[in-house]
Amino acid sequence: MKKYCIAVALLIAQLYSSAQEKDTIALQHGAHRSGNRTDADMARWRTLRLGQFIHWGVYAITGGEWKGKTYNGAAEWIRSWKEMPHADYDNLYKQFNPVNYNPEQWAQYAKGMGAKYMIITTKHHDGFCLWPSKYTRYTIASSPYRKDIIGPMVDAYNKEGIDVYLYFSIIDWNHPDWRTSLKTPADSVAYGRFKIFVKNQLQELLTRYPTVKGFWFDGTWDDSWKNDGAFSDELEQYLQQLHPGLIIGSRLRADEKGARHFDSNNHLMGDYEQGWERKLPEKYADVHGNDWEGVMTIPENQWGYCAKWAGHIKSSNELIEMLARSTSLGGNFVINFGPKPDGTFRSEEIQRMQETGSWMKINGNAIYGGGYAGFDKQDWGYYIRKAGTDSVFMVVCNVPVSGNLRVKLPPHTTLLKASPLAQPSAEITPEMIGKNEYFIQVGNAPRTAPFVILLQTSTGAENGSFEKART
Ligand code: FHN
Repeated sequence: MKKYCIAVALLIAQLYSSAQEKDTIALQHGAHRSGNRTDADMARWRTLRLGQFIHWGVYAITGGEWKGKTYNGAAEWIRSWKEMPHADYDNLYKQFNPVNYNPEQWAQYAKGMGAKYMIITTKHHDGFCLWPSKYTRYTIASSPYRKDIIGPMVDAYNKEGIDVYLYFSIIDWNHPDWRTSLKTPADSVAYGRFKIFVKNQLQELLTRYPTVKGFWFDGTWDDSWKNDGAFSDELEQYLQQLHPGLIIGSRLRADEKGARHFDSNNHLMGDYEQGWERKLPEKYADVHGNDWEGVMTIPENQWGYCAKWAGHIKSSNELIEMLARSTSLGGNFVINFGPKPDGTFRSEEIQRMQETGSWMKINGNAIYGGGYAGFDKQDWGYYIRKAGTDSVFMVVCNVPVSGNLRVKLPPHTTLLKASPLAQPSAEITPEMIGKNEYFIQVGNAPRTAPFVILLQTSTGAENGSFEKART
């Protein structure tokens, strides 16, 4: 009978997997890899966990306002507002003169925040290039500032040990050949030229700034781009051959059916999932085991400099909680900043960099190299496992009124030791409340920031108790 049941189960499994295979479409320009990249560059990316995003360009001059009126959208999009004539916007570069731009200071701020990588907008949707590209005149070289912005930035950040990634928008409102869709043969010819321009600029960036670690693509949702999966596929391969190890998220690619991020067989394209913008996954199942990154604004939806921030402005504690959540779900978290037109940061941003940095100085060990722990989520916060070890950090963001933090160990795990990360010698004695279940008492005195408890565990043995393990 037992043998019969096994045979039936095997048959069902076989039928199921061949049905799945049948549902799989043959794709020439779909994902070329199954699972995450395993090389050293990607392994490094996975340990960085905290990044800094910078949106900077001529839009900073307007700060989201034009002729006394305030634009309701994201400030870097102001050119698309009917109150802002294109001709006015397209001449802003004649005033772009960030005399207080100090890349060394920017890099120190980022280091002070605890950022291990940064992403800079080399060119946003408006097409203005912060480097002196030889393929267009709409660049920093035509501004009163004239000097390259990107080179000194890459050098300064690298000097502080921070990896640099280059944001590059495919949308280019300034380029005469850029199209959203191709309606006529003439459109196709123009867009063909545009694609060569894109490829040239990307090659130029890699040649000029050889230490960069990757590209961060954006503006790839138009039909013109997503209906040419072959081009984005070939471009990705070309760039990665040119610069071995280069990291490119899922936004660049489309497959031949126009599917973006995930191909038509639902496999991730690119090196990590790049769709988490101003939102984060709720649970581990949401990321399907893929590498991923979340990018976050401090106000609701402003990336470039906006003089009047409105709505909810995230506090440092909120950002730290998001960082802990991202790390606990195996992703990187990137906080965005929009410097002013003169090259300085607004005080609210400096404050958040400093406060996040103060927290990271004490608790960074829970974040860098951290990932999913495999413990049942609890309402007090997030578990983070130092990759490949039995050290599990509890980042506590909400202490219950009882002052007791529930910890439920996964099967075959033993709790050996618990101690506050900020004070390793102050060992905590958890109260056992059930098989493999504990309360860690932390009291409920008011606290000003999330705090971290380090659990030393051991796995592989049968479920044991804290007391037993210590004898
Ligand atoms: O439209 C842009 C926006 O301005 C900003 O650059 C963000 C950053 O992730 N990306 C776009 C929208 O997806």
